[in-house]
Amino acid sequence: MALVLHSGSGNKNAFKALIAAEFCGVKVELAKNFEMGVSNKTPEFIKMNPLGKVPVLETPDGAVFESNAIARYVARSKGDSPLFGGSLIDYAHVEQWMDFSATEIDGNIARWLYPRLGYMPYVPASEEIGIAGLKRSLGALNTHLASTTFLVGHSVTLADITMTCNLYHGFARLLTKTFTSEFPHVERYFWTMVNQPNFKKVIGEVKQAEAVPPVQKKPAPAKEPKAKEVKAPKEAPKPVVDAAEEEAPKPKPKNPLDLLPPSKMVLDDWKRLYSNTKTNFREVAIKGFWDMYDPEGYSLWFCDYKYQDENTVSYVTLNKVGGFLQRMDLCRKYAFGKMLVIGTEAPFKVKGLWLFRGQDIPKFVMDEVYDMELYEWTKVDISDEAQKERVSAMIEDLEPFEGQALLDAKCFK
Ligand SMILES: N[C@@H](CCC(=O)N[C@@H](CS)C(=O)NCC(=O)O)C(=O)O
Repeated sequence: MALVLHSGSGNKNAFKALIAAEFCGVKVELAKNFEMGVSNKTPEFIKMNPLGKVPVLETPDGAVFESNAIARYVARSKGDSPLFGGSLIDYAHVEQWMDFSATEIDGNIARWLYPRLGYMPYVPASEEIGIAGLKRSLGALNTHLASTTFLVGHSVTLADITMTCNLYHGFARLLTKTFTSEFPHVERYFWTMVNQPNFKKVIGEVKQAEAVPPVQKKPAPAKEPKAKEVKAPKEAPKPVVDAAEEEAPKPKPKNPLDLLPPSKMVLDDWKRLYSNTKTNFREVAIKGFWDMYDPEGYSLWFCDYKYQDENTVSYVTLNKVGGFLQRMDLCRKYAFGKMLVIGTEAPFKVKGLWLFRGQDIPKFVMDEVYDMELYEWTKVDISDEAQKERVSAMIEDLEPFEGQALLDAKCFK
């Protein structure tokens, strides 16, 4: 008799048990007509999992909740499972990576992604902690995977199954190629795993996120209710649900920048020239930039951090700029930027140069990226040679810049 898994069909936590079942030849079926938010709120379901969360596995001996526990049960239900490795130490390492994938990978992805989807309040500082934590964990994972195909031993274990499911959630919804390319062994590992037949059968074709989801607008502040009428707030946080369990997304309206008259400047050509120029930068890249630049289709902007005196610690300043560039990911198609961290002693100055499609700073960038208001923005007047030279110097990372050495120069492209 098949074990019954209560969950929608696109839930990455349910995938863990379904993939384990494929490897072990165990029969697991998804509960028929499961409806997220309805089926998991019935009294029968609450008896199986008091939190009303999915997945839940119904077995002949009772129900099990928590996806890792469910996956372990499935893997163990066929006697000598290969999914736990071949020795006691392998077993410990399988457990180690399962815990790591839940706390260090999934936990940090959730901290970054869920507030953006409106499941919890969006707090920029907490997002930065999530991103930094995720980078640290992916860095460690990357180092481990530099010399091994699987997390433990020489074949797939339950550690690979849980890790891949948690990474899947990140790759599909949040982590763009620009972000993951810093972790090439993790990339290679992830794509190898999801293309294995037992994974592919459950997860299907995987497509990497093209942009970090924009932060959802906050609901308008409700009017203060009179004391007598105090009710539960209407905008209770949404329960966290998985990708495919949400309503099908409505077709996205076109970005207004796509409706602008065509420009002779092809942003990708400029970005390619910038990246590929290794010598004679001034003669090749800078000259090429001004040859390509279309002042009707694009505009240039200087930005100057408003609170320079607060930049007293170098790595905090660098992280702040790094976080800003991460959040600008949503306008990669329409922008190029250079951010300079100036000076070798505190306080460091943060100044930048941005190229945007259109004549204004795009509204969706102003609305979505909170860092924008931390900078003073000045449109570049390219008829002024001094301003033009400042643009060239910023693109080139020319030192000294305004009399000082550069601590760092970061490029957004
Ligand atoms: N740690 C749990 C997480 C379960 C979980 O958060 N499930 C989400 C769907 S992915 C859910 O049921 N959310 C509904 C709710 O929060 O009420 C596991 O691994 O099973």
